[in-house]
Amino acid sequence: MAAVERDTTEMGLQPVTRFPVVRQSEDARLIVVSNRLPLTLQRTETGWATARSSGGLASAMNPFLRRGGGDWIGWAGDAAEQDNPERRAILVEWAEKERCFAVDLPEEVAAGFYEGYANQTLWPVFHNFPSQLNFDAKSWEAYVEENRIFANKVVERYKPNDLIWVHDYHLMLLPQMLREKLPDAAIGFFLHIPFPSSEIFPVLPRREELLEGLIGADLLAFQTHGHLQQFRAALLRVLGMESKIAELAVGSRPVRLEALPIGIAPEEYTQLLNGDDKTAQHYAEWVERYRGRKVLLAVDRLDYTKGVPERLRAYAHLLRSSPGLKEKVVLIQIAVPTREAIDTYQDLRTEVNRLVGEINGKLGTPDWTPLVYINRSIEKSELVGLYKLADVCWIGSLRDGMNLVAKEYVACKPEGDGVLVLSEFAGAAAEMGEALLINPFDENRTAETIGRALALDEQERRLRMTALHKRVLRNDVFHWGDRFLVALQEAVSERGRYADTQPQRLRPSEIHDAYVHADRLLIFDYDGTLVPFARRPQQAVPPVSVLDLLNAMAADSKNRVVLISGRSPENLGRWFGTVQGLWLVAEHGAELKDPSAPTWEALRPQSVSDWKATVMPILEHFVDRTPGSFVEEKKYALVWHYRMAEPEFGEWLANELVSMLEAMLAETELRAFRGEKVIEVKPVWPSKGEVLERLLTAYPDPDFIFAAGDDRTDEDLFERLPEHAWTVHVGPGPTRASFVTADFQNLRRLLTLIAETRDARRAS
Ligand code: ADQ
Repeated sequence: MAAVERDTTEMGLQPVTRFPVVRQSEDARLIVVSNRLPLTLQRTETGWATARSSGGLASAMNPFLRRGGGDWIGWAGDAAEQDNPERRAILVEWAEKERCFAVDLPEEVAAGFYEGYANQTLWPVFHNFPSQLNFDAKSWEAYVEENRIFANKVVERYKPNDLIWVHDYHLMLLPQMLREKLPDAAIGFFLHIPFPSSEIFPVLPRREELLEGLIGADLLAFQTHGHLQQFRAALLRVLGMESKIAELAVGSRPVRLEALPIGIAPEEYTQLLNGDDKTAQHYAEWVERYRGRKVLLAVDRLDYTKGVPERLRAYAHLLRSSPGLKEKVVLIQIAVPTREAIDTYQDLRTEVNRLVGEINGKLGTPDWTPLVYINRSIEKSELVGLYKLADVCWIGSLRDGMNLVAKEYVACKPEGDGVLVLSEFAGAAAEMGEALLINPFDENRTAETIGRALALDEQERRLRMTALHKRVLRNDVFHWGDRFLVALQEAVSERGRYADTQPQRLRPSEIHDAYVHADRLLIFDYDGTLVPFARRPQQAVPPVSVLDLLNAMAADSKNRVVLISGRSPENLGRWFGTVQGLWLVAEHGAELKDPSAPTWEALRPQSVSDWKATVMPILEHFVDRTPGSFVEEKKYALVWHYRMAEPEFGEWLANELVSMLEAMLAETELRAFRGEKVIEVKPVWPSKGEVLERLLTAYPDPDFIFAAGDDRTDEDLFERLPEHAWTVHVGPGPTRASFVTADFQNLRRLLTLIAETRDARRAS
């Protein structure tokens, strides 16, 4: 009896570590964190001045924060003379009047992170331009330091119940840094740029740290489902972490995944459109100037991802191939200078200037300048005037998170005129299907589509634009921001789902009392749970001690003991057929052997296995590539084992195999499941959860249910068991079980103890 009263931790059973549940109150404040504030400090000849920041993030977040309120933390855009009193006074004013809190960055940090890791490493890779990647370890250190400085600033302003919303690729380490300092905080992250394909992401230096930084958040949101899927693929490939479509488990903490396409604040445009004198004046002037000509409009930051040279070449092609357009069309290209300290951007500028000169020089006439090029930021009234004027808006991004210009143009076309030509590689294409889509890398076809846009008949034009207009108005930035914050609050409350299902502590006296008086159902997984993993499956022959334990438990008339495994019926029968009264479940729930029945029972007898002929060659190909790995054929499944392969290589190829199989099996009833050093291809239907129903039909309402297992297949079972069941996860890793125990030995000790408890009671 004394042994029974030992502390549970000595037996290796510990309550699963949980994250505290955050309670949201009505007055939860919002803290927005982004690299840049909507305000930028500029050093002028006479002193300091405040300018509005350009770019999509500021355009979108500013109206959202102005409506709902909240603090904004970011860099003011300068790094010198930080103690200058005049400068400091401006920052104080920003904080008091605009609730913008500036983060000061030392000069070398600012340069290293901004012009270095953020814009020469992350930006090109995330936009699928690995050829533009530049990396040096110093710029990475600056990036880490920048994130650390931001983390301190957030901690300084944070109050319990605040919602922290981190933005974009400059701050990818911040979620985890904050999680360490503020474990309870609600932390959301939104990526404004695309997430690269899983082929390209791994080229990124420090890729592991970035992913680990991101998963510190409660919510990770992307512009499109495509980007979200690519993130999941990268997570699997780089960290070997599996995820569900909308959720990921980091230990016992859930991380929610969302696709939330950003919108604009349409009224900012409609107000200027309808009642602003300056806008009206610009518009009237340009109508006059471009009378008799169709206007094509392009508005971009001068970034190589926006496809400006590609557009200019396509335009030249259009003019050359359609002589009828001579003097009938003009392209207005607005290009805001950006990141000019980086060489690539200077090269781009030179290239664009050359193309502009060439087009106007070679194709223009004394009465006609085919291309109007404006290389500066323009006023919003001018921008809206241009949107109103333009017959066609031409978005040619080679890759873009969303592209707000597309939505701004559409918002300025309430009457349904105008045509949007949109690159299929902009995130906007995922939700703006009524636009004319182009592949901007294909000059000839792009030119053809622009020609088509110019000639589109009125009915089709209106049909397309009206549908787009409605959607842009409906899915505005407020809708987007509200959805993000609701998802963040829900994500935080999800932590409760894990927490609520778990008792605080397993007391031996409790398990003892529950066990002694009960009708019991005891369910055990085999490999990894009762015995360690063997190098080859056939080597895991049950030791005598395990057979004795099972015999003892199954002999008790109050027990129903079930061994439930991924192994084949033949294998289980050979090893455990002699244990009287033991239920066997094979192939994760595909077949079952009632101890009182002479034969095995197939749960779905009509299931077919002709798919094996297609999948086998793929697995064999992986066997050829991975020394030490092999394929096991089961009745319902094919299993690739790589326990004996070189660990990193095995893991790497396993990720590749799963990605490949997932794509291939998407439309079928088959799935690729990851187990302990195995990838198992099998139909979806057999599951340990499903077989439970069959067991509970045979033995309804047992008073005491105990289940132990070590891998994902056991999670199905834990999930389906009633709340009062004693569920034990063996080994490390995330779980829904009530308890964890370090390894199979601890579990066997516990089982022996329970069995002895019964004997002790009987004896007394
Ligand atoms: P950006 O790459 O900055 O944003 P984008 O979405 O096109 O790209 O936004 C640019 C913004 O700047 C627009 O609001 C536009 O009106 C404005 N702008 C552009 N040229 C201008 C000019 N010459 N003068 C004045 N204003 C100008 C990042 C991602 C995008 C994503 C946004 C928002 O790269 O893919 O859409 O964030 O999430």
